Formats: sequence, structure tokens, C-alpha cells
Amino acid sequence: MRVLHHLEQSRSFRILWALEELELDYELKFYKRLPSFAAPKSLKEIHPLGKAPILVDDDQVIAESAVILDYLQETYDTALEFQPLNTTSKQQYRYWMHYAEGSLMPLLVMHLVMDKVSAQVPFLIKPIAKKMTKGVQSQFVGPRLKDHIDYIEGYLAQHEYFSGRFSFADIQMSFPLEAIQSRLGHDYPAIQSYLDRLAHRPAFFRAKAKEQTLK
Ligand SMILES: N[C@@H](CCC(=O)N[C@@H](CS)C(=O)NCC(=O)O)C(=O)O
Repeated sequence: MRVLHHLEQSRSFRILWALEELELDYELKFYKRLPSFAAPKSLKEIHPLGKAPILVDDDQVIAESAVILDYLQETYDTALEFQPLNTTSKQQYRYWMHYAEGSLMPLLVMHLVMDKVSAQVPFLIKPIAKKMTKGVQSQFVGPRLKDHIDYIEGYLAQHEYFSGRFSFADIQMSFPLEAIQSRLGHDYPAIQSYLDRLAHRPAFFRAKAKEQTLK
């Protein structure tokens, strides 16, 4: 029995999409976010950290998107459709798989948290909080994030996919890139046409449609 524990508006869309690419049978267990945007406590009954995604496959409980994607690919991609085939693309695959959560997501999360802080503090200290978060955004997060986005834009201007042909590294990278395009709203044509390319995949479309039915 395969169950994807899926939190709304979250990284677990990656796994939903991968399961559709592999055309596997699975059950979806849907979790709504709390008003604070945190995951509900019930997710901790599945894995002690209670973060999505979590995949349960028979007696295995697997957390971390990249680990789940590697597991699915190694276990079920028997036709070798979604994995890199040569040494160069294997190296690129590993790099982008780790880069997404190790380097890019922390900056994006920091950016989001900074945006939310001043909205959530008591009224009297709002001006101070605003000044502080603005300073952190402009001095620290903003310039670093821009370096990363320029770097990815440059890479995608020269590569159709992150590791040669389409692979699960693209599924891993699509989540932060969608967040960049929708939240930061800058004009990054290579990132945008890459995301459009991904959105044309039938499995992506099926996963989005399935997610819609859960709301
Ligand atoms: N590096 C982990 C991150 C997991 C994670 O932080 N997931 C978020 C959803 S996007 C979550 O569960 N947030 C709820 C919370 O922190 O309460 C992965 O890639 O799976």
C-alpha cells in the first residue's frame, strides 16, 4: 500500500507529480494548513517532524522530497525514463537535487518569513519590525536571492532541462521556481518558458487536477 501524505500548497506536490509520471497506484491523504500556515499536528503521527511530503510505501516511511524522488525513481522507474543516463547529467542531477533544498529554499523561506513578520507583530512595534525586516531583506536576503535567480535564469537560457533530458531533478527544482515566479513576480523569461514546458506534461496536468479535487 502506497500513501502520499500531502499538505496543501506545499512541496508534496512534487511527489504527487512524480507518482503520476510513473503511473503508480497510490492513496492521497490530504492535510489542510492551520491558520498560522503550519502543518496540522496529525502529520507528526506519520513522521516525528510532521513536514510534508511523507511517502509511506508498505513498511517504509520516507521523508524529504529529494529522498522520496530518488526512492521512487530507483524503485519504480524500470524503463529508465526519468533518470540521467550519462556521467555529466548524473552529476547535474545530483547537484540540482541538493541545490533546491540546500541553497535555494532557505533563502526563499527567509524571504517569506521576513514578509510575514511585520504583519504579525503587535501594532505598537509594527514600525520597528517593518524597519528591521526591510533592512534584512535589502541587505541580506534580497541580493543573495537575486544572485541565485540570475544564475538559474542563465542556466535555463542554455539548457532545456536541469540534467540533460527531463528528470526528477526538474520536479525538485520546479517548486522553488514556481514560488519565485508567483511571489517575486520578476521578469525571468527563461525560467518562465521552462515552467511552461513542464506544465505541458500530461502527468503534471493530472497531478494539478487531482490536487484541485482535494480542496
Ligand atoms: N526539505 C524538506 C522540507 C519539508 C517542509 O518544510 N515542508 C513544508 C511544506 S512545503 C511543511 O511541511 N511545512 C509545515 C510546517 O513547517 O509546519 C523537503 O524537501 O521535503
